[in-house]
Amino acid sequence: MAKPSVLVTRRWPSVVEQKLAEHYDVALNRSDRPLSSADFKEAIAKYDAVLPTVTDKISAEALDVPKARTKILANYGVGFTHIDVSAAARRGIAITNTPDVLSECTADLAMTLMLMVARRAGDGERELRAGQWTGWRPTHLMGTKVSGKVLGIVGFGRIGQEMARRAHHGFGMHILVYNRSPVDPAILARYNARQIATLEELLPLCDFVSLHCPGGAENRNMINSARLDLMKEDAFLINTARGEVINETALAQALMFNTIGGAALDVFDGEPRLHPMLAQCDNLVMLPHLGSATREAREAMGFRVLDNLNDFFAGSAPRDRVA
Ligand code: 8YV
Repeated sequence: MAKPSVLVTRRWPSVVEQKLAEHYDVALNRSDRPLSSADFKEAIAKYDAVLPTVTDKISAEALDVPKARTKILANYGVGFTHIDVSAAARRGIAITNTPDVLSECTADLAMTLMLMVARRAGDGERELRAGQWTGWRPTHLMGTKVSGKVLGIVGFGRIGQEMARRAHHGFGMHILVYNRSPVDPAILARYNARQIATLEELLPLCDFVSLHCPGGAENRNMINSARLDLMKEDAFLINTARGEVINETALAQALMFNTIGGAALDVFDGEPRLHPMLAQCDNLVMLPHLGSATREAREAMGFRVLDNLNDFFAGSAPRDRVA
């Protein structure tokens, strides 16, 4: 029997590309350029499986291909709000993702951002590189202590819990949780965490707020100007989830008028485009979507896609089927 044909939409770690090629008739994207919507439509007509990432916006229109051949979108990444799930379901196309294997690295990066913004690491590095460091002094670049403070975690899934583990057991932080469904008390107990019913109640209590919820239409602008106003004026906002969860104009205004202490972002609305006001905010740390960017996580994500494909084409249920 012919091997199923598979399109990998971006460059993946080479060990995974090699493994994929052993099992499937694989088309690789050696140039690593994002696919256009025309390329994508062609792919849906041509390949048994398409392996997209967050840079592939898969709308109902993109899936509207008369003779679609694709039976599975095996996404590389845990977040899949770039895919129109109901349009895929209507066409009988399965969707899988890659949870678990990136949770630790993404939480590590959220900690990195929290420490960087609180301890003014970006300011310090910019000063050094500009040759402007005049030497040690007691009042130089004083930041904010992280240890022992109150951390609000918005979205208490796998990554949110890894964040809680680091912050509570490593930094003695007090953990408050906002989650759309009730969290098992046994899970909260691991981090001595308390679930708060609404964001309106949570935000005024926190020294740091870290976002770990899904993106998509449902959570677009969840952090808007009214909610930013509820944060303490010296509190920090961290986002390693999805850019659209924050209204970036409102955030830039809060940063410019110092109504919050600062923010640190790994994800942006409409990335890689950067909201022009954000670039002007000094109390902001920014990284280019590096949450899962370690060799270990990126290889594991690839192998997890391979597991999902193997199950699917063997006729069994892929462990990470999300739709
Ligand atoms: C990925 C991510 O790098 O998995 C996710 O949802 O945000 C990142 O870890 C990227 O989205 C790959 O699609």
